[in-house]
Amino acid sequence: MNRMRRLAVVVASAAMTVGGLAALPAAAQPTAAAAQPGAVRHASGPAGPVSNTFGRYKVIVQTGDETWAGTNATIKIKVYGFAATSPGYVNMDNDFDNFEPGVTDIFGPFTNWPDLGGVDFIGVDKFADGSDWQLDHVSIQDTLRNVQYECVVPTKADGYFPDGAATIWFDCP
Ligand SMILES: [Ca+2]
Ligand SMILES: [Ca+2]
Repeated sequence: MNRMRRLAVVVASAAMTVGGLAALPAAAQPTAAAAQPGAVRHASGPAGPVSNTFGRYKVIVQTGDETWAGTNATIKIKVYGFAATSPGYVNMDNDFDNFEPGVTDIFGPFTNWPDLGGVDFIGVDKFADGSDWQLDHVSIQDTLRNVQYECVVPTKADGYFPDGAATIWFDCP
């Protein structure tokens, strides 16, 4: 904005303050981007990337309720967002005996995941170090934007992981 233009804006603002007559012409109204180029957005709104050095995403895993459905195998999940992915396949483990029949395990919130920009799909990677496993459902929770993405396991067969290693992908519409 050159000096003349800035002066014109100041004059218009003064006129508005004094007379309350007219709004600024649209061209003279600075947009947020123009006012603060490169400014970092904060957690107040859903638009734009948000830095994430704190825990933000949770992964909620529901194991099937059949008596044989549980496993002690290593399970890693990669979350594919529209803007970024989780940092590789992330180990899903906490202090509990995870992936037991009928149990819902909540992992995270994970730190240092990028802003995923909405969840597209996930990859679930079961290692061969445990028995077979029936996955019922996975949810990805964005605790910052208060959104939960439901990853669909269309049928029991789709969520069945055999004794050996297997990776299966699920949509999270
Ligand atoms: Ca287990
Ligand atoms: Ca565990």
